[in-house]
Amino acid sequence: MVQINQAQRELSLKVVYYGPALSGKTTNLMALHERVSSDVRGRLLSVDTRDDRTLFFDMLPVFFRTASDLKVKIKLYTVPGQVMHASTRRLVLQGADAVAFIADAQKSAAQANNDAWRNMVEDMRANGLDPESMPLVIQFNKTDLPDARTEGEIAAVAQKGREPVYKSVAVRGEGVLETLYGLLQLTFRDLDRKYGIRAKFRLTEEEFLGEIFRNMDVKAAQLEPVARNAASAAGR
Ligand SMILES: Nc1nc2c(ncn2[C@@H]2O[C@H](COP(=O)(O)OP(=O)(O)OP(=O)(O)O)[C@@H](O)[C@H]2O)c(=O)[nH]1
Ligand SMILES: [Mg+2]
Repeated sequence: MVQINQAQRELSLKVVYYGPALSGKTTNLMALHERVSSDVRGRLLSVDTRDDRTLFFDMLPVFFRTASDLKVKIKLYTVPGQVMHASTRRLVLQGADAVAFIADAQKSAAQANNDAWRNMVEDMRANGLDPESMPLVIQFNKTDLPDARTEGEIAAVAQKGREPVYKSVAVRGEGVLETLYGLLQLTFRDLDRKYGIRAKFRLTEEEFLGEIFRNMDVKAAQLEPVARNAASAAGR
């Protein structure tokens, strides 16, 4: 849950990467770890098995100071996707301020994506989080694989719901920054609606996002603003 300390000018956020097993959640965090300057991030903590499957979670802390001297700390978490880790997923999702749903773009993974989506909505409700208002983006990862959905098929999914949809090849770092950028835009707007952080900290969206992405290797990324009315709503 967001922690806002107005006296100390501190803001702490929790962002969770959720999705089916092997969709590339851990790979997203690894790619971010590589692309974010070590001045603004800590170590990538992974609790996994010998074959690199997430056992509990991964966590990457990112922290920076805005020009208006606000300290921002964002903890990025992944859940373990394997079916048997259901209770851990629910635990890791506790207190999330924003969620990136990492889907596997392979057609053979459609059922696994749907099951994970349904579990995510249930886990949110069980944690007292509202899936209708949670800042939420969808990433279709592994678009490099032969069985992947085409661009047109992904666009069709995007049309059906209100969440921004990104395609990615996380192993090459493609689409990873774009996904986080879109999600943090929605998060900023949500926090402003709930807590008035613009006024409280005299902070604009541009300043908030600018400070984060100034410290990232964004050369190849195409960061685009999410439409102003792209409120998130679950249910596909
Ligand atoms: N071809 C391809 N492989 C990928 C891509 N992203 C991740 N992978 C591979 O897919 C496998 C699973 O990736 P992980 O990031 O560990 O998946 P995860 O979602 O964290 O899996 P769990 O922790 O079990 O939930 C690894 O071998 C990755 O290298 C991608 O964009 N394309
Ligand atoms: Mg993992």
